[in-house]
Amino acid sequence: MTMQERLKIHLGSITDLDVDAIVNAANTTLLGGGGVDGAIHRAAGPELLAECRALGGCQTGDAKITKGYNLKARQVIHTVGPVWKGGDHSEDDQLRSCYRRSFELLIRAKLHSIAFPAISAGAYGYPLEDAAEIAVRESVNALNHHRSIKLVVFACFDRTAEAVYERLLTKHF
Ligand code: AR6
Repeated sequence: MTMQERLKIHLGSITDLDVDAIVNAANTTLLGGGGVDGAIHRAAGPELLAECRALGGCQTGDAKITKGYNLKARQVIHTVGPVWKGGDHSEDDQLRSCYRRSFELLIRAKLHSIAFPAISAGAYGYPLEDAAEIAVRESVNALNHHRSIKLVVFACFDRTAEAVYERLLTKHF
């Protein structure tokens, strides 16, 4: 499979995707919130929150995995992106770590397909273009190193995000 076949863009909600794991842009409590986090908890149902309660939170840049419950996706990887504070507070390292830890958990669970939202690019204020650049770079890197990963989907909630990811993917290939 070529890199182009293994990297896709989806315009719409990440909750609609039939992949092994969708990634949630959560907060350190892992107890839900707004944005994509709220949408994932609503679609998965209350059992997701019950499992999350037992995880004891998650640090910024780290990730934890749960079942997907009522979602089409089999699993949810909850990661906590950095809050944007101007760019000189290691936000880029923390965001890179979110992608790396998510891929680690995917591989450890022997899963093959994953979908990401634009982590930190909503309520947490990370500039979308920079956040998407990190997302694409880390995904290409993971795909290059792990043949077991068959598909990475970038879930874009609106056409603005879709255009940003499309331009980056075109630039990379
Ligand atoms: N599917 C795909 N992408 C979505 C969806 C969806 N259903 N809904 C929103 N987005 P955000 P963050 C996009 O704010 O910046 C929560 O309250 C959205 O347009 O969800 O990491 C958590 O509990 C944006 O591009 O996450 C945390 O407290 C991207 O997803 C905090 O927000 C991320 O926006 C995390 O903030």
